[in-house]
Amino acid sequence: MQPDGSLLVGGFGIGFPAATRTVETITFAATAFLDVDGDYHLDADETVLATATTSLTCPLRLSSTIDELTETGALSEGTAQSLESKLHASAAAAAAGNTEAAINQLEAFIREVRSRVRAGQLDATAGERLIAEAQARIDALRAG
Ligand SMILES: [Ca+2]
Repeated sequence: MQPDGSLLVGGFGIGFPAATRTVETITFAATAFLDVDGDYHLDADETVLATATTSLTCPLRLSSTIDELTETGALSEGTAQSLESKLHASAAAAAAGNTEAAINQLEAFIREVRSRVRAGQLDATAGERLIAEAQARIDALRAG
């Protein structure tokens, strides 16, 4: 029980093996109920106090695309690291609730992809794919 009378139920996370990192958004659903018989299960005669859902958007698909392009040689290790660092900065900003900063980092990501394509360091098709995925994340962040 917290000083304000709320109850904090400790955090849990979900780990993805690298090969299956394609999930983009995870939705958690929670139900608070009066557990009369103490079995941690909502029974028919028990009262629901509150329900909530929350979604987390993770840059998993983009990271996985970067890994794949690095493995096939379409991206150099250095370029991959530089792009990943922008993704991490974007994810950190999004997690902190700073959507604008998260979007700015993704826009910087897109600018870097474009300039790498122009410089001949990245194949145009791979570049388009990264840009489309980054743009989808920007759209998701804007949609809130
Ligand atoms: Ca129960």
